[in-house]
Amino acid sequence: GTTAMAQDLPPLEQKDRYKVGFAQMESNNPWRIAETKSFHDTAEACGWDLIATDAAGSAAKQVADVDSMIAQGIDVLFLPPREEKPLIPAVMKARAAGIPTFLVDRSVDPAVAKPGEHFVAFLGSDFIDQGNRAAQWLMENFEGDKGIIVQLEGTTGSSPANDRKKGFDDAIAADDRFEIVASQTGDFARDLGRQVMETLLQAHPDVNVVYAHNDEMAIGAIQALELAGRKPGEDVTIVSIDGTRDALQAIIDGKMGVTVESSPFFGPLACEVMKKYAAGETIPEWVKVEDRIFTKDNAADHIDEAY
Ligand code: GZL
Repeated sequence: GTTAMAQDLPPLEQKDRYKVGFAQMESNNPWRIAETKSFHDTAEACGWDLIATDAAGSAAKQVADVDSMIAQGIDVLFLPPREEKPLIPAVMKARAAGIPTFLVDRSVDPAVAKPGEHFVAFLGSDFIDQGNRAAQWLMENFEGDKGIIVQLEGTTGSSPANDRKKGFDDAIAADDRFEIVASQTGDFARDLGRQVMETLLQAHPDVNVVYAHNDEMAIGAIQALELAGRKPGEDVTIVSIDGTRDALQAIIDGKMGVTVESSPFFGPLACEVMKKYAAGETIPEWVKVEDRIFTKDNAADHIDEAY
């Protein structure tokens, strides 16, 4: 935003120790656990007295957790908003309390809460681009003449689910070999992804492509397909996003075609951006994380760094 807009943001003085809030949404998958660990691992080196909470999958509890951090007098808030709309009150309350807030990994509805005005910035990946890259890989590597696609969506109302769907659907529409016959949420969870895949497999036995918004659901879908006697990687093409260890192993095993990276390691970036902000630097409204893409050509080279 313009300098004038930046004036709206609460200041952050430079000091040795900061009381930092990290209000995590849940810890139900390797990605979440890796992100939380990344903040804890960064705290000492960055001078953070870290107050970390876990909302166990409830947006309402995540808002309540932020309330309690504000009451405890935090200097800075790092917030991964579980869903775009229900977390708006948390952003507005932190703003009203004069606490600089950085959204990490997910964002809120931009029509209501704006970077450079209600919060400092969004630190995270380009989810539309991730969906687009998943579609591009599929169009370049699918060998059949008809792709019957089932889409497993992430958490309803979350920015990654909204944007990964938009990026993929808009790109795949250009290739008339493909048809999305079903698109349903698996809430980014492995077991629900498996259950939803079982149901969709009944309704669409001719499915030969699965696009999962994250690796946990992709792994669940692979389990469902194998239970039904299908051969993921041979008679079904799996495309996914994140880059977890299990996904890289599935790629090495020939069961998954691609996973577009969505890094969970936000701790160091959060530290760097917070210090720049405290030093009076203007922070871009979107501090974009660049993501790689993992296929059979490079999965084995990266599995040791995976989570
Ligand atoms: C992406 C993050 C998503 C991951 C999922 O930044 O919000 O949430 O892709 C996780 O694995 O559940």
